[in-house]
Amino acid sequence: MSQTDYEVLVIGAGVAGICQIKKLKDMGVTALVLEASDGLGGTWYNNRYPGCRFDSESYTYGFKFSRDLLDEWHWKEMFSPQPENLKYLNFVADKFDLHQHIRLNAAVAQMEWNERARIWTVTLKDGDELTSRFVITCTGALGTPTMPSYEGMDEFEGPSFHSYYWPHEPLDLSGKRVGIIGTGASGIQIIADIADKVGALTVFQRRPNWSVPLNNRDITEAEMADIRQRYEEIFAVCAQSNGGFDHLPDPRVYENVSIDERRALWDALYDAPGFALLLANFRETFLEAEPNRDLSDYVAERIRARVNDPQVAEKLIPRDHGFGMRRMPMETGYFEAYNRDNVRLVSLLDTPIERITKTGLQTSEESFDFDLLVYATGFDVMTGAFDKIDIRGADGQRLKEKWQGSPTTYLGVMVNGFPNMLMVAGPQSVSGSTNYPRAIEVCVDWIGALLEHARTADLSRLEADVDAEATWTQEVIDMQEAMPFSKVKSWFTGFNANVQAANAAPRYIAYWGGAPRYTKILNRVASEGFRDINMD
Ligand code: NA7
Repeated sequence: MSQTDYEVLVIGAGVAGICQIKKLKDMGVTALVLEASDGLGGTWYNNRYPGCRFDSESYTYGFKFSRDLLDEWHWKEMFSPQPENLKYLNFVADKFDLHQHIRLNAAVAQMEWNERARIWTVTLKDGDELTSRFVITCTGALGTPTMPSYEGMDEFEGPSFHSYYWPHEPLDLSGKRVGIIGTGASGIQIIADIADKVGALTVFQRRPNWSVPLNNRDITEAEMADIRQRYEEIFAVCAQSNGGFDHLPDPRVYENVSIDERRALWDALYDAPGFALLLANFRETFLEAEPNRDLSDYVAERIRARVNDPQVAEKLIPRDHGFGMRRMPMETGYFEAYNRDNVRLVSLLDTPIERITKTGLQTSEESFDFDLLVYATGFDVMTGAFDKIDIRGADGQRLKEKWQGSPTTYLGVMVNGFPNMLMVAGPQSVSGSTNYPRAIEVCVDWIGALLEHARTADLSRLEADVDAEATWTQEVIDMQEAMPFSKVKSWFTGFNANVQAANAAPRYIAYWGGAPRYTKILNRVASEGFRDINMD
C-alpha cells in the first residue's frame, strides 16, 4: 500500500469534526482535521450575530460520548447562546487534547482520488498538499451563506454583511438606523435581540414564517444536577423522537379529543420550552390538513394577541404554508418588537426591493436610509459546502456534476464513484432533519465501525454499491414526498431562491424517515457486515 501523510483527513472542525476526531484519536488512527476558519466550532465559531443561540434544549445538544464530560459541563441556559456554545466546544477540545489534531486556516480547495495508489490528495487554498487513505467530510449543513442579487449592492456606503459574517468585534448599534432583509431563524433571532438597542430598525420580510416562543430560562445548579442524573433517560427520549429532541408526540388521536382539551394542550405547549408545539403535539397536526389548519389558526390568534397593530399582525402571519411546514424559527419577544416605535415591518410581497442605494434601499414605493444593512438571507444548505471544493472521484468524475440537480448518496454517508470518502451529517443523512449532534454521534460511531472493519480485514478501498445508492436515494425521495411539506419551498425541500430558479424541481437533501428508523438502518447495515459497500 502506498504511504500517506495521514490515514484519515477530516474536513471541518465544527460539532461533527470535533466528534469525529475524538473517535479517530480513541481508535489510534493517524488523522488531522482541516478547518478553514481561524478557530474551531463551525457554526458556533462563525455565527456571531446578536441573539444567536440553540433552539435544541442545551442538554440534548452536548456530546454524550463521555460520562465525564456530561458530569463536568454546566449548561447555564435551557437554550444556550453562541458564546457559551463556542466555549463548550473548546472545553471538549481541551479536555480530550484535540487541538493538536486540528489545523486551522486550512481551507480545502480540491481533493482528488488516485485510483492506482488508492489515496486522496487534498490541496489547500494556500497550495499545500496532503495525502490520506480516507477523507471524512464534516462540512456542516448551513455554512455557505447566500446573498441576494439586488442591483446596487456594492454601492451601499455603510457596513453591510450577511448574518453569518456579523463582525467578531463588538459593534455599537446605539442610535443606528438598521435595515435587515430576511426573517428566517437568523433574522428573527437578530430582530428580537437588537430592537431595543438600535435607533431604528426596518425589517424587510418576504414570506413570513410561523414562529413560537423559545421559552428560554436559566438552568440552576440544582436543575443541572438533576439533568446529570437523568441524562440516560433524556437521551433515550431523543433516540425515540423522530427529530432527535426531548419531545415526544401526544399519543391521543386528534379527533377523539375535544376542542377545549386541544386548546388546553396548545396553551401549555405554547408556553413550554423549544419545539414543544411542533413535536409534543398530536401527530395529526403535522401530518393532516385539517388539524394543521386548526393549529395554524390557533398560532395566528396568538400572534394577533401579541402585536398591537392589526395590519402588522396580519403581515406576520403566513398564508402560503401551514404551521411546521418550513423550518420553524423560535423567538423571544419577536412579535412584541413590532410594538416598539423604532421598529417597522415592510412586506416585500407588497412592495418589493428594487435596488440597494448608496444610503439604503429603494422599494417599489419608498426609499430608506440606513447606517447598517444586514442580509439574513440564508444558506446554500447541505450541498453548498461540497460545491465549494473541487472534489474529483474515480475516473475524474466531479461530485458537483454528479450532484447537479439533487444529490445521490448511500445512507447519506458515502457516494458511489467517490471511494474512501465518508460524510458525517452529509446530504440525505438524518442530520439535516433532526437535532444535529444526536445524529452526528450515531454517524461517527458507524463510520468508526466501518473503518475498524476495513482495518481488521486489511481493506484499502471502500465504495458504496451503485444499486444500493440508487435504492437509498429513492427511499429519501419517497420519504420527502410523503411529507406534508414536500410541495412547500424552503430549505427543507432544498430550495433557496438565491441559488435555485423559482421553478426548480425539489431537491432531496435530507432523510425524513426519522432518527429512530435511520439509526436502525445504519445498525442493520453494520451488523450485516456492510455488504452494500464494495471493499477490497
Ligand atoms: P433561512 O431560514 O433560509 O431564511 C432566509 C430568509 O431570508 C427568509 O426569510 C427568506 O425569505 C429571506 N430571503 C432570502 N433571500 C431573499 C431575498 N433575495 N430578498 C428578500 N428576502 C430574502 O435562513 P436563516 O439563516 O434564517 O436560517 C437558517 C437555519 O439556521 C435555520 O433554519 C436553522 O436551522 C439555523 P423567503 O422565505 O425566501 O421568502
